[in-house]
Amino acid sequence: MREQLEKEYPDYRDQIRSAFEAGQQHIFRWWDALSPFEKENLLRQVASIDFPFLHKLFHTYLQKPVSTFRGTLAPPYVISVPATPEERRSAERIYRIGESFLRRGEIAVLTVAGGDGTRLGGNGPKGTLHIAPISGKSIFQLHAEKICALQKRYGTVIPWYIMTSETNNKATQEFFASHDFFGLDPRHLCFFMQGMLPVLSLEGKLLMNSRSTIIKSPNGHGGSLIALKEKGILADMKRRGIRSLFYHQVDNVLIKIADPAFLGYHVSNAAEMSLKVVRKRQGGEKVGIVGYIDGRLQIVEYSELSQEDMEARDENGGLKYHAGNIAVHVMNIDFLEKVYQREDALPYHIARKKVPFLNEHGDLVLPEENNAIKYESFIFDILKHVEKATIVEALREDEFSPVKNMEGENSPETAKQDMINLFGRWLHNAGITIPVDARGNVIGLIEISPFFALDEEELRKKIPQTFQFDGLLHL
Ligand code: UD2
Repeated sequence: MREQLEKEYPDYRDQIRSAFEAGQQHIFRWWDALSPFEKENLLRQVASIDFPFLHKLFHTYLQKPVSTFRGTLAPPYVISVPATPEERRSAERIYRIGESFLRRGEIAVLTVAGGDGTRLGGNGPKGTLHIAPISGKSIFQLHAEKICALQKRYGTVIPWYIMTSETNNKATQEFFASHDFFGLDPRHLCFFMQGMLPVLSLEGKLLMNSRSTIIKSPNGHGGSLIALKEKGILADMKRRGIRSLFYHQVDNVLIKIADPAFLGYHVSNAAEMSLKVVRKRQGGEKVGIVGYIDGRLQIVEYSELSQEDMEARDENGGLKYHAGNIAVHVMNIDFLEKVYQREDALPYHIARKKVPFLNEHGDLVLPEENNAIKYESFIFDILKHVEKATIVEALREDEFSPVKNMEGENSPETAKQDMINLFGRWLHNAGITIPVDARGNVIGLIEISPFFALDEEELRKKIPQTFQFDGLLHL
């Protein structure tokens, strides 16, 4: 078989040999039935696989999952939401520091949008989801308008880097192009693709979903750092004079992009990396927490926390480990360069999943049990190399509402309501009467464009005190 393949496609001889040597020759099972186009396509996929690396991944991480948390856990210092007049005055000063950082044009935004969005049914890239409560603007448009409004306010350019993946890159770029880049200058907009890794069976074999297609999946949000380096994007950032990246996930509709307060804390503490966290609702809530393990800052996934740590209390009776990760970070380019020197900077995590595949008879099997392993790297693993980090608490209702599921919790419906409620609070704080129901949800529809007001302060300056809400407001 191998000789036949090598003879037919001598240009791919080395790759064919690697596949056979790695014991993955079953992928050529249907070779004779493939068209020349399918053959070439399969060989191109084979050529993109680093077989020795895959072998190492399978054997290293299957035996000893790196995600098992061992060591002594301690809570980190978290800068809490300012409550006293003095804290508010100090926060005001910090905010101005963040604003000057923005004016200097040293910040870029990095949005990770390469995920498969499987929980949402995979209907196109998550960012294209129409989400705004009245206008139906997409998540991407909301982010784009926030960036546009910030650029205008601070007279600066904020380059925007969007990470996509093989599966959604084309659709994402076409979406932006067909909407004229939502008013942004495309010279300051950069799409780049993250890497993909093959999905393996529990025995370490490649899986296929057609006779010529090997199943792959994106290599995790940590893949953004690998791609930034490999694709020369970091160098592009440096050329532009960028010193820090504001990182966030595409699915958070309440994200305060390049929030001056957050940037201010980052700069004034001379931090290498900063994180925003929200207070966990209860011990068992399924979010990762930020903590020190044996003196190194890390994020511990909820599944790794013991029941005791989950429910542990501090001296005031609150949760001891309450700093929930919302994946909003600022990272210095200098720090990333330091991280790139480390071989162990981005370990892989494994996830066992149910992945439809072709069996040896060529029939598609929809497994009922986990049958496959996906490999992902997590951006927050670089935290353990941080010398100086700042952790800032955010109010969940103001800054965190991700779209993860089709319905129920963290769905398009909750995201819309959270936006309406946020705008409702801005109006209420500006002295406007806004009716709410027993659960605190605004009765009515409100949408405020970032071009009208990016935040509560801006809205307060623009909305007349005499304004009366009649159940529908679109600004
Ligand atoms: C992540 C965090 C969790 C919490 C939560 C907040 C991990 C392991 N957990 O959970 O602690 O912060 O987010 O929303 O990170 N993405 C890519 N490429 C990939 C994989 C993901 O771009 O290969 C993007 C994806 O498009 C999305 C984001 O990363 O914007 C998060 O991915 P997810 O929804 O799978 O993360 P989740 O909910 O498991």
